[in-house]
Amino acid sequence: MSRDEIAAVQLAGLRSSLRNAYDRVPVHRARFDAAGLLPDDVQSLDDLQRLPFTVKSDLRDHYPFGLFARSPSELARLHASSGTTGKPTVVGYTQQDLETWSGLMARSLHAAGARAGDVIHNAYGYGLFTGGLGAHYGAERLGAAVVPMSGGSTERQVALIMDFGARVLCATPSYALAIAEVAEAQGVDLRHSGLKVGLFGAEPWSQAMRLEIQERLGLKAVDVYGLSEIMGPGVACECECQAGLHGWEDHFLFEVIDPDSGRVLPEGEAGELVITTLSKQALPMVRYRTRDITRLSTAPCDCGRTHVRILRITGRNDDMLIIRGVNVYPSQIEAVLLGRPMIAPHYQIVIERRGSLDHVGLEVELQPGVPETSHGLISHDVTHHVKSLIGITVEVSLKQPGEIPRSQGKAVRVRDLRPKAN
Ligand code: DLL
Repeated sequence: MSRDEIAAVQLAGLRSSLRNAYDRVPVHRARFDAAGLLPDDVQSLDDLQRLPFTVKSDLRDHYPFGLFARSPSELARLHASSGTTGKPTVVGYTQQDLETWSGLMARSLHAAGARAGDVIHNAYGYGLFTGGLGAHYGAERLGAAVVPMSGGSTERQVALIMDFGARVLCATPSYALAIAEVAEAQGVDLRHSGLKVGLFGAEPWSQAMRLEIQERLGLKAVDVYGLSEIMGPGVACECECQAGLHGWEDHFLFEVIDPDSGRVLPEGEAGELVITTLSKQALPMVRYRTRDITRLSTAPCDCGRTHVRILRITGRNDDMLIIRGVNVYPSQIEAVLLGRPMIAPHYQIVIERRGSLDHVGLEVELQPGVPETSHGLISHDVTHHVKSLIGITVEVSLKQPGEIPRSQGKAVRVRDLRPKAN
């Protein structure tokens, strides 16, 4: 499609999606009314700029289903990801939403070089996280045979990749490297496996990491992007040119804004990605602020696709951390610590890359007078609660009163020592 044809498809989708939101979601209706814009007034894509943004806390404030445009009886699936506090962010899909998602994920896999008849090894986590099931149904829709491995059991992953002759690997980039490491330790050379294509995403990664993955796994490493609030994986994906993520504009409208003023930025300028859904039934999103920092380009791609390209996501403009693919807010860790009697309200989260995997140290200050004999129990208690409530493993080190540095201004809660995406 030409850019004009894409714009025409988007305008029709925008009008019906805004109508869905207005008619069925009281929160959106009130906002449209306050902005003085009814769905039928929308004459051009630019009219969207008259509507306010939707943000993550809107989902929390209307937990669990307040932003849904369908009743639970009309849903086919629910997923959830970490919210900033105890409550997760819940998203829902109708059967048709799931069809759309599978179609877009199949399109993403195809753009990356996967084909019908391939064996696709899927190491994204299955469960409430959208990665596993999103890639799974996309692979089936493509006509591939999917190995529903999920994460973990890395030695077994290596064996099955070799034995089943997988041509495509789906995983977070850091887990792809962990698989490479375990293979090397076992004396298995994955460069001589059937792997040719990797779809890696769910966390920021750099060009240097891409080159390393390609070298160690002997495949073409392609970036795939998505977020549960909008759909899951497959909102955008690189093609074989590896030159930015094609955003699937027949289903989503992408804007980049200045995060401070909210002003829409001209193409090419870096800012926060904002996404409006054009076809979602159960959870239409209007100008959702992703917090992801990137740039857009409509320059033609060598592959011939005309869909806009989202250049590499370089980071986020909130404090959400992505640790081994799990989204974590420091406030969630704080909530675990502050409820415990022998612990002072001073802590630091230290994240490093050990080998290819993230390692999280949690430095926790004790209250005065806590006997040494309790230390083991306290560490165990914190580790256990962080694991069961947030889903990540931390190594706790207990500090004496006053040992955690106090700051003059904002407390430094996180020391992220991992290499940055660029
Ligand atoms: O991570 C969906 C997904 C699964 C994408 C598998 C790709 C592959 P959430 O758990 O809701 O959904 O986390 C979404 O992860 O806002 C970004 O901050 C980050 N993220 C996702 N893909 C990329 C990427 C899934 N390719 C959040 N590069 C997003 C950088 C990414 N960050």
